[in-house]
Amino acid sequence: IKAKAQSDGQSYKSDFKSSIIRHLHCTLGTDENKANNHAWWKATCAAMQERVLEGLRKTQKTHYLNDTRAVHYFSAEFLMGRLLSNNLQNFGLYDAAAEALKELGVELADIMEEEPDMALGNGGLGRLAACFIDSLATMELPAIGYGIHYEHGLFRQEIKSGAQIERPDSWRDFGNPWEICRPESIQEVSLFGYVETKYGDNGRIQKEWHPGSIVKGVPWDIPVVGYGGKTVNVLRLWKSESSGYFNWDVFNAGGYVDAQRENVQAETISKVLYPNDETEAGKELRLIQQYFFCSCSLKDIIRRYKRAHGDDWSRFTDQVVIQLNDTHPAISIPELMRILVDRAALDWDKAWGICTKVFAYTNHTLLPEALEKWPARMLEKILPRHLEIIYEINHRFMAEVDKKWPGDTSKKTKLSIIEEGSEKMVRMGHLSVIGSFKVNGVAEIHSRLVKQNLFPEFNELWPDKLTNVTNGITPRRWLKACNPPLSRLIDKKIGENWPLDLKKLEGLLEYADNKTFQKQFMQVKQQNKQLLADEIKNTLNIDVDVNAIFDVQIKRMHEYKRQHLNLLHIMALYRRILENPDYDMHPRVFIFGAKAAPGYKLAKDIIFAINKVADKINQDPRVKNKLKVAFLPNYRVSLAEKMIPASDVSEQISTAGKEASGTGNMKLALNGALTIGTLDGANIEIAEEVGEDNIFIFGLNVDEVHELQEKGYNPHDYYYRDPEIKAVLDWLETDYFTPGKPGALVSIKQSLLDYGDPYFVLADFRAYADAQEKVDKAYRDKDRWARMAIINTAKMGKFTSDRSIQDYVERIWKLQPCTVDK
Ligand code: 26Q
Repeated sequence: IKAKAQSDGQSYKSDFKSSIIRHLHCTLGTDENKANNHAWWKATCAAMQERVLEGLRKTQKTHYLNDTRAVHYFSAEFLMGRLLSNNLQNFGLYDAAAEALKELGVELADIMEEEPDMALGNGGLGRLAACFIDSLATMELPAIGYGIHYEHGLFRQEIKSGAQIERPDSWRDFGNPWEICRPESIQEVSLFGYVETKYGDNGRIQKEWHPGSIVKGVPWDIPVVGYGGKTVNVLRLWKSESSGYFNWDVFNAGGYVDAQRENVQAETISKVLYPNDETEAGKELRLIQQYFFCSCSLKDIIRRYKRAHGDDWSRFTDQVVIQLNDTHPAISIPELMRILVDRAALDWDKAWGICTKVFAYTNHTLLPEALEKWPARMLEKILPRHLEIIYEINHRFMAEVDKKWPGDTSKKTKLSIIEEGSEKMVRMGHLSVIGSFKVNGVAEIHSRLVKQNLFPEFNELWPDKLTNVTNGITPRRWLKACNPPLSRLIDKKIGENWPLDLKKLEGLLEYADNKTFQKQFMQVKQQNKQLLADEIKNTLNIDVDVNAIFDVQIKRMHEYKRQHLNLLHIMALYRRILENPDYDMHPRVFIFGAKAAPGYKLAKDIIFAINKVADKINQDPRVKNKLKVAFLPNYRVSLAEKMIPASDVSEQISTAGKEASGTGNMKLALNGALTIGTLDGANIEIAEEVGEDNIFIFGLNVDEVHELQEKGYNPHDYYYRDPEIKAVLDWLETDYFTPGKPGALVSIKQSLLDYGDPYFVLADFRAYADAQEKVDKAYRDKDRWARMAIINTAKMGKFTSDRSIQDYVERIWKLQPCTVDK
């Protein structure tokens, strides 16, 4: 067997080599001597893509012949990152490619750095979608991801004099080797205009939407390779283009000028990803983006269904399930109703019966400012027929509410899709719950709060609708690909099957106390820390010691995630060192990565403050390398892949009740980092898995936050009672960190004192500082730390996205796998 594997490896290698050279010549028009890293990267991708497309063709044929039920994952974001390494790994061709290139004098690791990240997402929600489509393909489930082909993904972040500057992301400037345009599947999408009411011969009222504008949706397909390389599913992203004409009915009705005025530039629809996460922008273009990709995707699904089943709608709900990734695609619900009622002439009840068997909705947030609402007036203008349909859905739903709670108007006000007020608003969350057969939160505690606080009346009305599916991450990217030395060590101990069955990692537990294994495990960590130290040196010119504790906080910048709590503690440590030069602490490097939404002033101020405090500390000789602070610019998937394997400590310090799940917490723990965290989101489930001895939990829990809120929280109490808190906050007001510019950091102090500290930073400060002391003590006991780190890796099995997907399959989607022959 070994000999056969070896000879297979040889032939993969030589096949791959000749295919790379062929593409260098025939696709790129260059040769081995002239090619730079970029050309080598493209040729290698092209060689890979040949095999990927073969897999795609076989998969699509197999799914078609078997007439499979499929899940359609609707998401405004897919944060894919880089694909070359992933595709090579999943096809089992990584080593063959590396060796082939080596023989050509090229380092695979170097050319992989040429690939721009596909950053078509903001953060957690977009990356979750990417992990999910990886798991779906790996588990051989028929699935398709539907989203938007943004020309510009999330902005590139530069730091100038400590402040964030946004630059456009241009991931496709030099072409994207993975995507295939499918002009044969173009769809048309209508916008604006008016609705005409007609009376059919049978006396039935007929509605006809006369759009003011029509745009084209052009599908671009990205193949999604499952681990093992058998199933290759598709991510279909829609790019908007001008359709070349506008609606002639409007013209004939004398609406020529109106139609022109409302005619959005078609190309702008898919031009740019909105960079706000967790805040509702309320912009027309954002609504148009959402409708655009939902309408294209639904029409695509229906075209495929009709190819197999003609006009017989009876099997639609057997074949199709659609998962809505948050409310961003919720407009799909009235769109499907419109297609069924207005176009296919189904009666309302029949159409509604179909809708409510097709859609399921995932909620990712409880933050009120993140719950999507659209002004009814805006909907009326852009999607007049959809607004009518929403009113009809609501009207019928209100009758149902009245049956359950006769005459109770307060219940109706609470549950209505329409929020009355100075401006009528359409609540997309309510529409999603009403139009879906299942609604899930993303971690146990979050799902409990969705039931108890966000949608309690819905839960009373439909007790089986609300459920939980705890998030997960793909161990292929977040351990095997990003941390090769740890993966090899694990392979040696427990075999190579863990990427498909992550519970197998528990096999490491028996070595948790084994001194040799502990040493090997920590050596790998040290090696990864060295690589990150090099990166920090290269980008920031900061020298960091790999013997220091690498303490990492990586996530979007947001008050609820409390990067400023981390910052205040860093300042407190700095102050302790200045007051006592012998202050006893193990050297620590605090490392940050975070983008702030461009319009989020305080978030940008916190980035500025971290950088200013970092400058001062890093240059202060009195600190004697006990403390370093590094803010790595332009945090993104490919940077995460370098930071996560090198982390000792994982900061998960959100205000209890605010972080729906978190997924970075899982990635860091999987790579042997210990969590310092609050009892929030999936931290709670991580703590359950690893045990309380192997995690540093601190601070108020959800109930305590609630109690404090109720009895009246006054941050001044903490300011005056805790001299360290006072000193650190007052420090922010001086010009110590911003010489000559006193007050440059004052907005942080103001938010914590004058604006009431809405995220309880001061309330949790002391508990956090105490927990950090425990981290310090624990790290000094090398054996104990190694044991804890190993246990963390060993106990992360639950958090594979394969388990999340299996939960969705069993509780929601009811899908069967479909084997594709290789
Ligand atoms: C909404 C309207 C207009 C413009 C933008 C948006 C918008 C965009 C992105 C709102 C929210 C987001 C992203 C939310 C997000 O990433 N949520 C995270 O989802 C993760 C996956 O479930 C969780 O782990 C995190 O806890 C949650 O914060």
